[in-house]
Amino acid sequence: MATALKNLSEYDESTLPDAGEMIFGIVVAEWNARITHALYEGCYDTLLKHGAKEENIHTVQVPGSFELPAGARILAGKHNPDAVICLGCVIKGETNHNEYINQAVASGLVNLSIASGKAFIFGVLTPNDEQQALDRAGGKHGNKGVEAAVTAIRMAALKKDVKEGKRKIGF
Ligand code: RBF
Repeated sequence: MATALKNLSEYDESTLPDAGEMIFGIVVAEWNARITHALYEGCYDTLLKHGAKEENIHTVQVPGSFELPAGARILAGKHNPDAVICLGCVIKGETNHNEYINQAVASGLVNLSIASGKAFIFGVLTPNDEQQALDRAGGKHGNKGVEAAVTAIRMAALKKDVKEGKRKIGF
């Protein structure tokens, strides 16, 4: 199944660069904390597993997903991380609030990425209900916090490799 092949929770660990010299920011939304804290654990453990040092991982919690870009900007301004991982969960309700929040977070993070030249990772679940969220926070569809950490490490390594003048990167 195509989606199964894209499930980075089952990534090949041996191909991931070492994160020993990398600095990370993690921003976690408090809304739907049962979900976002599970994403955070998966994310944090994955960074450590690939060599990141605890003192080089800076974490802040913000009230809701809408605040993720602002939290990320504040964190990046202080610690100059190689990548910032933003974790949230916006569950669809009876009104369209989810669309406004998701759109704002996505464009906020991409704007930060473009302006700064470093990766701000979109680790926001956008499920229709809580079960879909649980399935992606350590359930049958893996843990998207793990995937966000893997993406952050890859993008931090990409930046370093480009800077060092490597000619073929990321294959
Ligand atoms: N924040 C989330 O991270 N997930 C949600 O599911 C969520 N649902 C919301 C629903 C409504 C109607 C409102 C007004 C806010 C919601 N928020 C949610 C909070 C939002 O991200 C933000 O913290 C607040 O709107 C304050 O800026």
